[in-house]
Amino acid sequence: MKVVKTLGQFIIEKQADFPFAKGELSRLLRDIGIAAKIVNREISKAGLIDIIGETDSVNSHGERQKKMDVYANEQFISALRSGGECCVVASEENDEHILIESEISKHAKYIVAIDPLDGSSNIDVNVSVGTIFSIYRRKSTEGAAKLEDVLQKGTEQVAAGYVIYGSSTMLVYTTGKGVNGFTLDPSIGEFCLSHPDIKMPKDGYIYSINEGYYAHFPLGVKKYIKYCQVEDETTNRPYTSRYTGSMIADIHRNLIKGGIFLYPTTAQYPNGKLRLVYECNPMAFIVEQAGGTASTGYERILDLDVNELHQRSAIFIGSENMVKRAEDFMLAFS
Ligand code: AHM
Ligand code: MG
Repeated sequence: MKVVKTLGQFIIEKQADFPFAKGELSRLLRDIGIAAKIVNREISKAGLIDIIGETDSVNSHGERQKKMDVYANEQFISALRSGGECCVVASEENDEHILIESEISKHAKYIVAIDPLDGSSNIDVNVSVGTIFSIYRRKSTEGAAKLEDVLQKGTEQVAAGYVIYGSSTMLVYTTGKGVNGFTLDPSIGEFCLSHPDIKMPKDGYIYSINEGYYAHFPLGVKKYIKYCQVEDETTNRPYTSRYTGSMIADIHRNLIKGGIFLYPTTAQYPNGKLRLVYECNPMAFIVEQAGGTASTGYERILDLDVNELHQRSAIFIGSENMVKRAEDFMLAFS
């Protein structure tokens, strides 16, 4: 009989990787896992909202039903607040970072950055959405934590992960020692280890980009897209194009199968659309830990200075050789 390993068991086992740790990070990851299950439960009912009670109405618990991204934001913040292991939460949904000032939390050593529901416009049409999280160690040693504690480079991440609410729900995370994926078994309500030690193929045949913006891409990106489309047997081209509009779904697929996801600068987003703190850095950490690469087209995402909470960046992320080739085009045509 196959032995099932739950996320909780796995986290406890892996604590041995950090001999001086006191279990705070493990508890923090556990808190995130619990919030993910609650959000998953609500997302799976998204299409029923019109049937079981309209969005602007009060539900059977006397609560006003909320847009799913607001709901997810509240769930994650409240799980982190009551867990006591995190002193600051920065969320893509909030303009400012949130200090958690309860007696147990204010001395906590971790900072969490979170995109509670990425790709949320996809919910209405039943396409996968996700949660992205990133964990940093607090740097300041006195008083309340500060904005600077959140504005750390991606290389300072202690852990990062995502939850994909898809045909099944998965939680994938890294603490800097490889990447592991857990699938939610709804019958027991537990995330179970299903994808141990994920390794991203060095090459792939999938490219993911919103080609609707083609006219506004930098020349290097235009040339790279054309390269992807040219027939060449030795490199398996033309590549396949896949783009859902949900970054986690696109990157998750490419992580497993091999591929590249690009969100370059465009006329509408001259610095790129995706947020460095909430989206690019955590996904870059995970992809690098799986053997892939994440770049702005010119430099490593994880090395970028972080000056603002909602700073944006262009991103080229995926299989190492594909990202390198795209960077070659950027250099050649800039
Ligand atoms: P969001 O944080 O507002 O959901 O936006 C992020 C999403 C990504 O998941 C996705 O890759 C991208 O926006 C899609 O943008 P576009 O519609 O411009 O292609
Ligand atoms: Mg987002």
